Amino acid sequence: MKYFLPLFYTIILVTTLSANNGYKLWLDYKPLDKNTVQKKYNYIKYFNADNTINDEIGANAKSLLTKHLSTMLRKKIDFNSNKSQCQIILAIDNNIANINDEGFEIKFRNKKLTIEARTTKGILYGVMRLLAMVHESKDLVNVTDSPKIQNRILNHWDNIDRTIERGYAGFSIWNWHELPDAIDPRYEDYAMANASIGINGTVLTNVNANAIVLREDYIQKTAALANVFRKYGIKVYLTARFSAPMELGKLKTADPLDPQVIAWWKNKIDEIYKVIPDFGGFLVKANSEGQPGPQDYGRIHADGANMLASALLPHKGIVMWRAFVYSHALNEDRFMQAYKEFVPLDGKFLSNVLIQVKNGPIDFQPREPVHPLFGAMPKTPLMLEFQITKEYLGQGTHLVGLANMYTEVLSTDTYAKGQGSTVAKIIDGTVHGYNTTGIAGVANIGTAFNWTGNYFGQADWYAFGRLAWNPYMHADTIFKEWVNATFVSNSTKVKNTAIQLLDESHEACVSYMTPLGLHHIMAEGHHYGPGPRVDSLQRADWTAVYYHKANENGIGFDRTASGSNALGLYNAQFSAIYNDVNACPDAFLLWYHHVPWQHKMKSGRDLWTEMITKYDDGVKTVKGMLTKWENVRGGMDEDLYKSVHDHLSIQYKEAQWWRDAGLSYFQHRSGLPYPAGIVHPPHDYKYYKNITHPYAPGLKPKW
Ligand code: GCW
Repeated sequence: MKYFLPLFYTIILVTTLSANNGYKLWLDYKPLDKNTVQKKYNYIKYFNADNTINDEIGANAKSLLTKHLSTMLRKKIDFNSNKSQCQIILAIDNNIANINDEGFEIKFRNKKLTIEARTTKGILYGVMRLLAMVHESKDLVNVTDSPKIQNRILNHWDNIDRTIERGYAGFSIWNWHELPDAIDPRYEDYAMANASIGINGTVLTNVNANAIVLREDYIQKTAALANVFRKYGIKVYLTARFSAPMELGKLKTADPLDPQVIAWWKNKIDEIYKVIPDFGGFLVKANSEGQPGPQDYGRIHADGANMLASALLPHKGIVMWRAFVYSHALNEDRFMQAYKEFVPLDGKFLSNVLIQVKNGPIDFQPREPVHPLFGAMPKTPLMLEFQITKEYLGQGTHLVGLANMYTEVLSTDTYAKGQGSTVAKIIDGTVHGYNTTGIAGVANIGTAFNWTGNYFGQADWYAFGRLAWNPYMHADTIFKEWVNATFVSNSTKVKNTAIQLLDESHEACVSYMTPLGLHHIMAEGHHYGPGPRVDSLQRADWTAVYYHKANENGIGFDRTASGSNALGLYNAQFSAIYNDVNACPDAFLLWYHHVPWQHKMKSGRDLWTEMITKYDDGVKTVKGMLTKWENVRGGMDEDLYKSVHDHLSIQYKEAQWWRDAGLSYFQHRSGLPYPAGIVHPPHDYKYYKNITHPYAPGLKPKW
């Protein structure tokens, strides 16, 4: 017994430690099985690297290579100065064709593998790709790859008190209180994960900014993070609160044309670069949702952006100026406001300003048309902003594979310069020849042990990174990549199920939340759960009623020439697809048309019956997802199985909630009976109106 106990505890400990709790993400570089090593990689013993691969990034690339290859291949893979004895060679070649400065070329010939690049950053990315191949026990093959977008940036909406705006995975991983003295090992794991998918920048703080992040002590804290991230090729950025010269500098104004204000920012920026020589620059939300900005002083966005940009320019920093603006005061379709405000400014920004535009014109809805600004600002680099955190897509509990949504946006043709002017080609500079390019994703990570809370949220982080690197990738490739890397040791059945869930979930979510082009019908404030109406019709302008316009005659927002004419903002070839109510794709119908309930849909059903069917299709798909997951029980760690299972159960319950609340409300507006033989909600709309936020009972849905 005396001997048995320690052994028993060791077994328990080992089992617990080897359990997959999600912390390692898609990077769980465990020892491969001996046969695989023997069969595929036995010849690998040494690596060699050019002397020039010795800066911080290069040294890190070498140490990652040795560390992870040694673990996976079950033997020490060492550096050897005699090239002829090495099976892996890292080499810098400044003139290498077919790749850009961050690209790499992996060449595999006669059991010798060379990773070549123009820079050590390219080498780092090449090493990451090699590790990914070995991790999945793949045959080593030639790869030539370069990122197509220059600035691939995560945006954290993290506050300095560690709360996260629209964050559903715990608190912020930045421990401002303990920085710069305490460096959480998680910072490095974060950098590794991002670098593995090619992300090369991170905005640490919320766009609803706090000036304190620009204070001297906070600059030191930011520098400590920059020091960790640098060797992974990741730059740090901060959000600049436009009124900071008043709050920190005690000036009387923040007018961007005031000499004192200009001097304050210049000094502040010089101060930052003294401590963080590779600081990336600023992300700015100005004159948007109550944030201060140049318009407070009668100036325009370009005045504000250029004032910051000219101080950043000598340091090679950039300004990412957000176009998320709309005003309740304007009697104008919100869809059109950012376009009207920004298009006249095209050509007025300095060369290091990018305008950051959300994928759609409203606000990260489950499905949106592409933003009309894409294609409309040929002289100003537009950055695309995706949301990875699921503010409007079920938040922490729903599994929604966002790669499908992202690729739908990226592959949409704006026709800006004729056919083929996709959003991807606009943001990567192909269409307008932008000199600087960028893409941003609002992060979905926090202190949750598995980073994203919902396990499958990791797939969205991964998808964002991969598409930032190559916006032409297909969603199914990304799903497969993530699943194969994440469920590396699980059966094909588990893998196929995970891929299927990811693939069918976005369309399902759109169906059970906002079918046929409905949008912005969620509960106010927290944006969780349905809220298709408000009690106070005076406020209808800016709530669900404004967007769906349901009444006894019909439903939908007329954005054709007979309505707001938002469709007129797009290129004629684009609007032609949507203008005609009979030809408009079902998925966007109610975005652009106010349609009678009796409208005959492409399926032959009337609109009302089609809507019920769609809502229910969404619910049925989620039920199917749950069943599929239940069928793989036992095929993975029980904890992991259960966490996904429990979230899917919530998703199934809430998909029904969305369907029933939506249908009962629209039934109330239309007065139409539910057709026989198909689903109808068990209660009338008053019942759903009183359901509070399930996880925050104090929050009334307000509809
Ligand atoms: O999506 C909305 C969110 C706000 C957010 C804002 C923005 C950071 O509801 O929480 O603020 O957009 O993007 O600025």
